[in-house]
Amino acid sequence: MSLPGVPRKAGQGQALPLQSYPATPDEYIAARRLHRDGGRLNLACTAVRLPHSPVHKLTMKINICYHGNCFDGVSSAAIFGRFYADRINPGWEQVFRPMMHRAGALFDEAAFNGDENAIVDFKYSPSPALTWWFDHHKSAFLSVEDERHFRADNGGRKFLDSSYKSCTGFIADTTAARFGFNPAPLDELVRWANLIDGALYQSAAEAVEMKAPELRLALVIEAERDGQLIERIIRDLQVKSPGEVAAAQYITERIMPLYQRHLSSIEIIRSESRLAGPVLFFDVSGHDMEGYNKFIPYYLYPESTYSVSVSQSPFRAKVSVGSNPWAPSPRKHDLSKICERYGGGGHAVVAAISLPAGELAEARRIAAEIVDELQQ
Ligand SMILES: [Mn+2]
Repeated sequence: MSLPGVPRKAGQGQALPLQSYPATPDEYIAARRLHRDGGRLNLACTAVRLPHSPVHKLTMKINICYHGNCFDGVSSAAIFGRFYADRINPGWEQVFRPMMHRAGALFDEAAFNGDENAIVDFKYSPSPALTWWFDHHKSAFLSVEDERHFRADNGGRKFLDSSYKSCTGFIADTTAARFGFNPAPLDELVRWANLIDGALYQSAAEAVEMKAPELRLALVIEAERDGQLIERIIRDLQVKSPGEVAAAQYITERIMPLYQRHLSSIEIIRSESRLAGPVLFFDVSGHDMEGYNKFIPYYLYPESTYSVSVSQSPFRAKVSVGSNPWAPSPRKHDLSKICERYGGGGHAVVAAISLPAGELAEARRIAAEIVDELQQ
């Protein structure tokens, strides 16, 4: 049997088999959609309508998976959600799910248990339940099979362009061109996502001193572990400018402890750093340092071209590799290519490798190799 999908606006999405659809999307009341979830057959109720009966629609749900603890990831979730409500399915419940890079499987199937499922600013999944995908990372695929799967897709809802400074900007332009979305109310969000994710700061001091309220909002997003708070930020960013969200009391009251922590992370990086030619190396695995500001190394050591660091959290050991946007001698290496060799990835200018939490020694070994390579 062919499975009915979800009602769509005329002219959008693929055609569905006639027998599984009433004449127009508005004529639905209830439909049952079968889908497999973790090997078990599940029934998910969707729309349908019986002739001449009142329409009562069950709430449909879209899961929006986004790059967690990342300003661009959160902004991408916000703009995609706004686009989706404006142009695709108004009234659908939106569920936001942060994704983190880690060793092993990135996605568990529960991430895709919505009536539709989206990933923004994060790696591709070949799951048949994935409906939408937007990414701008150079390392967008976990495997060549995944890339092949994406290239073979012709549904018109999965998009990749690594020339974009931010995934937020990519979503704005793509949905405007292809789906008639008006992203103008979110221009400020796009501007700040470009600046933050594209590292378009005037100086390391601008990034590290965080005088702009929007940068302090980014600090909260990068450090906050409370999922409900992040979700509140995402929903607010759909209707308010990032400056307005930054000024909200629930944000301002969180900034001070995080800013203090930021200041102490500057001191930790200062004391753990050693410079080897153009490469600054620091190991902060003995400190609670997930999510420090990645421009601190260049603020402290403006003469460095690269930074390589090792950090540790409960769920991963991490090697971070970055480059100084204001370096006196220019970057010569593609950092995403280097990290891909070790199972990591990212952008040409900043990339990382995540290992299982117990593999700190291996993280240190890899970091030492990369420090050597970047000196050449
Ligand atoms: Mn991004």
